[in-house]
Amino acid sequence: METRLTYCRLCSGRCGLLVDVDPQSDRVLRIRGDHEHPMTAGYACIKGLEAGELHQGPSRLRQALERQPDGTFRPVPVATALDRIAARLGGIIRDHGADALATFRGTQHYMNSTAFHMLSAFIRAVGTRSRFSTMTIDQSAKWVTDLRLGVWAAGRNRFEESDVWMFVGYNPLVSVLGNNGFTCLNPNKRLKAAKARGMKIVVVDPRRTETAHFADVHLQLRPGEDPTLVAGLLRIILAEGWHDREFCAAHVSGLDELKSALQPFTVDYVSRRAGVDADALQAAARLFAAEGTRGIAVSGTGPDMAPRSNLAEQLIETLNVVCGRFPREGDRVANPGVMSKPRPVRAEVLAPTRAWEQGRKSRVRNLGMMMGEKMSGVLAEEILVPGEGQIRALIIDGGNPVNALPDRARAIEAMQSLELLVCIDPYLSETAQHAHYILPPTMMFERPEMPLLFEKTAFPEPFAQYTEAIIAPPEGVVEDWYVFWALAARMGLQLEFDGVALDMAVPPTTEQLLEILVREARVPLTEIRRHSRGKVFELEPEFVAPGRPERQGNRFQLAPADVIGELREIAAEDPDINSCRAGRKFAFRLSSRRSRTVINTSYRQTDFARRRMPTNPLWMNPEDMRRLGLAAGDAATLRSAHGELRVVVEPDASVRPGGVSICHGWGGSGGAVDGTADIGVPINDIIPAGDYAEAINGMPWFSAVPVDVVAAGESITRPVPAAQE
Ligand SMILES: Nc1nc2c(c(=O)[nH]1)N[C@H]1C(S)=C(S)[C@@H](COP(=O)(O)OP(=O)(O)OC[C@H]3O[C@@H](n4cnc5c(=O)[nH]c(N)nc54)[C@H](O)[C@@H]3O)O[C@H]1N2
Ligand SMILES: Nc1nc2c(c(=O)[nH]1)N[C@H]1C(S)=C(S)[C@@H](COP(=O)(O)OP(=O)(O)OC[C@H]3O[C@@H](n4cnc5c(=O)[nH]c(N)nc54)[C@H](O)[C@@H]3O)O[C@H]1N2
Ligand code: SF4
Ligand SMILES: [Mo]
Repeated sequence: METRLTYCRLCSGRCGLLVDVDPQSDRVLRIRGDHEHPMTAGYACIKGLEAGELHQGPSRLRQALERQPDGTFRPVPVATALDRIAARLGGIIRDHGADALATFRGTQHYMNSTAFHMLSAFIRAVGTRSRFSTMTIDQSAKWVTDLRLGVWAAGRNRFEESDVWMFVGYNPLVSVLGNNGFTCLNPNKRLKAAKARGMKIVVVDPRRTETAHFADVHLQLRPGEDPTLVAGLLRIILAEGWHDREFCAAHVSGLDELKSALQPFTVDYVSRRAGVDADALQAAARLFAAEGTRGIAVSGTGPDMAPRSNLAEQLIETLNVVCGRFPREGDRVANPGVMSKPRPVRAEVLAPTRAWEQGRKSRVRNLGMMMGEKMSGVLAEEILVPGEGQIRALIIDGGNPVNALPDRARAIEAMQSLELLVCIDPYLSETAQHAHYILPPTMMFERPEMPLLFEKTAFPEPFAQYTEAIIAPPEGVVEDWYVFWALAARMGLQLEFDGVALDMAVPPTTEQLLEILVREARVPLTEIRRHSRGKVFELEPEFVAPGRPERQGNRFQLAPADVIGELREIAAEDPDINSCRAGRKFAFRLSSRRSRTVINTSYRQTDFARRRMPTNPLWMNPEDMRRLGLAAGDAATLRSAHGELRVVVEPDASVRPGGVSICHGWGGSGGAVDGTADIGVPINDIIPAGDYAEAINGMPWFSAVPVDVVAAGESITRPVPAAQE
């Protein structure tokens, strides 16, 4: 037995792991959290600890598969699959133009630095604008906000140096979602340490979440009421004069207009509409803006998935702007970056560009592009609607859009209608089941990696790590990046990987690609590689530089016409509008939540997941269940304005009365829509796209969905998970 050091890349937790391996067979025997890891100090969740099964379990694909005319799959050598894919792509691009080829970056793609940059290189070489990712079915409200409000170039206050923090619809103790401001490396430990040094915490969430247990004030709002609630907080802060006047005078425009548009959002109106206590609302505003001096409001998916998500996110970030919660000129930069190219950090506003208003618009719903991407909320339509610019081929890396997009039936129809669907996926996902080719990739323990993505915000100190591949991959799998390189080579395209022209005759190694990515790093790769647990490096201290003269005129835009317009609409509308759909009022509002056992659509087929969470139940407040005559494990019908599903209900006192919550991503690819079966409930069967989405980015309304729950008069005997798994 040999113990090998690495870190987990299933989510942004980047947990340091000790992996016991049998050196003869390279089989993973046991995994533990690494207590000596400088960033994560022993933390690891069940998925990381069971990653041996992910790599070595029976559901993993170990050979490339090609769909046969009768719909079955047959193994095919990788080189043959690549030859045939390249030939078909060449034909499609020749006949219909580059935009006919689309790419989709799924969540697991983002954990893979070399794949990420190689796909970018491939996209540039092909010249397609049909670039999609999960961001636009996730938190693209944050992109809209950057592009409409503006961005402070020096970043925001750091968790480690703050005295107050507000989590809005964000449950990092389960999701371990980093990159949003909170440092998600051993999140429990960091939250405890912050509380111990006196940090005050506000949580805005319809559930009494694991994170809410740390809260000094928990605003347990009705799902979907973040715009109203945050407008209320802003109104209090501005009326009391708790904002940072100096910062606003120098860097902000539209403060007075915003202030007047906020007038209807009185404490009384907000507390009634959002269903929160009036005193708690005032206490939250005071804690954040009057008593707190440093620290920010950060959101997760909660507000970004409900109706008016772009407004909600704009207002949340406006809290940080009016309170000036940003590093200033002369402040020490906490992490100047060890691995990425050095860049000065400046105290200046990057002006909003409203980029989605210029350039190409989608053929349906007239949505613009953002950050170089098209909107995934209309991916199915872009495939299905004939005409100029129709998508005919799609390459997906590390994603499973069939179970992630709204209107699942339409998503399946779209995948089935493609001339060519290629999935880079280690499992036969609900999307891969419709593919023409499935290329199984190496999995995390089988490839070297560095935590490059967002390193400066993800790590509170100058930390770097390089992990070797710690086990050998099965013979028939390929590196994700190799697929893009090999297709380009066959299509006669020259790739520029992060600005470096690649040899298109001989493939590079993954090590060489990582070397390219860190070629301008502050610390040489050879030095980083000497510390297999990773290391916090002593760097020359760096300070925030003054803003450039040409940026002096830039201002955060607090009151663009569309923001003010939406605030007026909210103030004028039925305060219960989020319970209504298609002319009817519903009894409950459904929202999404995450489970420690699975990631989105992934891993629920594994033994460890099935033992802990055999299906995705509908969690309800026990009081609501009693009223409806429902007991734990009963079957019920979950009905929205767009369809119904059979679910299993489970009590969960952390759910707000009048709310229900469920995990997304479940359900098989066939027609089965039965939550009492092992495959779980495909919740996006009853969540529409189209008109029920945001105007700017087509973001679906996955949360605050109006639903009814009707007892089915039947109890399910099979085991269902406890509420707090
Ligand atoms: N274990 C695990 N980890 C994951 C994932 C997973 O599936 N499993 N998924 C990964 C992905 S892709 C992402 S994007 C991140 C997401 O990371 P998070 O956003 O932290 O995800 P959740 O844990 O679902 O937390 C969202 C919270 O929003 C609340 N909420 C729901 N509706 C509303 C609302 O209308 N208003 C407010 N204020 N709150 C609301 C929910 O109750 C929930 O507590 O997690 C990542 N990490
Ligand atoms: N109703 C509702 N719908 C939602 C959400 C919600 O909260 N509610 N959340 C949305 C969000 S935030 C997101 S991000 C999307 C998620 O959308 P997706 O990214 O499409 O879903 P995932 O399940 O994360 O997809 C991961 C895929 O990668 C594969 N995979 C696993 N390991 C590897 C690997 O090592 N390499 C490669 N190449 N592939 C691997 C898995 O088998 C799986 O098919 O769903 C969205 N949909
Ligand atoms: S929290 Fe779990 S899934 Fe995320 S990196 Fe750590 S062990 Fe992996
Ligand atoms: Mo996500």
